[in-house]
Amino acid sequence: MMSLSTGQRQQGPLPHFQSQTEISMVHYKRWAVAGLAAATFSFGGQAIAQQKWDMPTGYPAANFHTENIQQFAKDVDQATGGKFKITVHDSGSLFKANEIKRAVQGGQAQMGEIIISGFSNENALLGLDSIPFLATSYAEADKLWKASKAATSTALAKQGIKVLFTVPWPPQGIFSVKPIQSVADLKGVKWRAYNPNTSRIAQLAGAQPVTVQAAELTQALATGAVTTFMTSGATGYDSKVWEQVKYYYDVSAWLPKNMVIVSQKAFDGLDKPTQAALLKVAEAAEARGWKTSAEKNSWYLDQLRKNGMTVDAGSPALRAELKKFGDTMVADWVKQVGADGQAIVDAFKK
Ligand code: PCA
Repeated sequence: MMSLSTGQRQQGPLPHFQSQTEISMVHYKRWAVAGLAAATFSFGGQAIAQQKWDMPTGYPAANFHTENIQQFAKDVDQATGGKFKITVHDSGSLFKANEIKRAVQGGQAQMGEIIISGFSNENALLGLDSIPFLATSYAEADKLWKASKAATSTALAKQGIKVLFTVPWPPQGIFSVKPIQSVADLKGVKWRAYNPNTSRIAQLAGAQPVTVQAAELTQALATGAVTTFMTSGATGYDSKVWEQVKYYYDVSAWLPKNMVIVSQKAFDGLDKPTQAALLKVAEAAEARGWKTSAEKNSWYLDQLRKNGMTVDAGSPALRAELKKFGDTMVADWVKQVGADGQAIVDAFKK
């Protein structure tokens, strides 16, 4: 076995990096080189160097979002005749899920995948994507995205971010170590949250919210840091939650979306044919992702059952109470966002 000198780190996909500062420097250099290559291509029309980008994501390799993104990277490679390589760094290995947006904004990564609703503390607009019982099916999630896409893209553009595509998670239900009949059973439980809205739900239910990213969920369950949470069957499966958690209430409260974003500056550094190829491949990835999410939903629930979990639709009382939380959260959201927010809700409900 290779021996490591002090200061070297063995884990992670890039073992030759010695510190976070060094990672940033290498990214900065790669970016500078990539920009230069694009310029050579545009002006000279020859001596084409390869573009190499890094793409951090927060979810595991076998997750359907990650597989879709790997396919996207392959398609980009193929569409550009091997001139544009995107390396996907999954599981929060390059940047943790909640750091990816800032990394793209700051130029440490050219592109990345984020969950839209993870950033509603920065901009309330982004919280619409994760409100209980507003949009509860794939068709409604699509309608909600169509109603909010322009405003979302404009808000992110102001931060130097270009939206490439979105893909929804399967519907969100409640996982729990103990059976849950109604919201009263959530009082005092250690509730895992993945965004500000899931923390807010805990607050409304009198539970104790603890923010844990998907990559750390298995560990948080194993140590008993959390016992109850809302997410999809997909994340329940990815995290093998059945080792601690026995109940899943498939209330289908909302379908949060992941979004693949690119730094506008990095995008502008690509030559026109490469930009066009990227956009075309992104469009295909979006269509494929929405389809796969819907198709895999029941498979994920089957896996939970096969691993000994009780899966049911949740009691009418539980659903009704969560719906009330949703009504409160929509009203709060409109208050925070203002007239533009009301217009989005109206367009969605039309
Ligand atoms: N999985 C992600 C977000 C929503 C989902 O279904 C998570 O639990 O972090």
